[in-house]
Amino acid sequence: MTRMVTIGAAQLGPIARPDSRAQVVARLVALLRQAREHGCDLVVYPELALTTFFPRWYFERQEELDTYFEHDMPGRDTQPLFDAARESGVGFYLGYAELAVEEGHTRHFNTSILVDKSGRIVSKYRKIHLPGHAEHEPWRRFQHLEKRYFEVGNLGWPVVRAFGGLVGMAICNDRRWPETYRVMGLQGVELVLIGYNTPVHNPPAPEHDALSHFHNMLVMQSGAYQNGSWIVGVAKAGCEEGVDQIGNSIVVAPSGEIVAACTTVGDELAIARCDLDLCTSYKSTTFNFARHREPEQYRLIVERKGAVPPPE
Ligand code: CDV
Repeated sequence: MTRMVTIGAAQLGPIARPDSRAQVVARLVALLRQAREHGCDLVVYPELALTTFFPRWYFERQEELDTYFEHDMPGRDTQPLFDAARESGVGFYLGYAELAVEEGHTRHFNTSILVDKSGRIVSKYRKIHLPGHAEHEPWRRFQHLEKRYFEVGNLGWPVVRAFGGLVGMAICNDRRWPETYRVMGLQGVELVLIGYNTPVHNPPAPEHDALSHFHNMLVMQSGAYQNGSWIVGVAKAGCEEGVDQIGNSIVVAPSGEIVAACTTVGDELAIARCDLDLCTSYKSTTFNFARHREPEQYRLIVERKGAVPPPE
């Protein structure tokens, strides 16, 4: 018995600032239909996939900033994507900026949803590791104001039963942090879906620029192997509003091997047949957490109770 899920990593090329939601959703639907032709069960779109990557600008007026956020999901402009999913029998992961009202407070999150083949939202995640800065920093060639525009996600990392396995989500910068994968790994995750927007240029550390693809693959391949899980990482790529973004969307097997990859920086589908039963080989041997993890030791060391002082 194998549990096979065919997944399309639906990379997007640039979205220009004036592009409408309707224009973008038409591109998403085209990729979803292409995925159906190839027998996909699920497509994965990038982070903030409905608009240009707006945290690269400093907005003084909240009303202007809020035009990049979705009040409803699905809303009028995104409903055609949900309809296409239901008609095609293809589910999707979608990243978007969420404006929520909770206990009378308006809140802003960098969010992703998982939608099943019937067009129903079955899981939601709100980005926890927000990168960048909170104040306008004019010395930068472009801003990265996620810490100003979003709150830290308050939903944890939910792992849900969907597409025949245990599925979790993360968003962009989350993929660089081992805790992201391990918190889901401890819940038995078999498939982690990640959308991202990663500029080639890192203003505070330009010495990292030449390593951006290497780091992208390093973190997802390690996360997959160390937790015995499939990982699908999908970029918004290409030169968007003058900022080059990496593509390099990949599907990683629980072995840590890359089994499918996009080769352009435009709209592109990379497809992989993912056998969720492959996870068992890693989860039951090298990364059998119940047998080999030592959480009590980790706790003692962090609390500096168990560590032996280094020799003089
Ligand atoms: N959108 C992101 O989270 N981008 C970060 C950049 C700022 C480093 C990333 O980790 O790719």
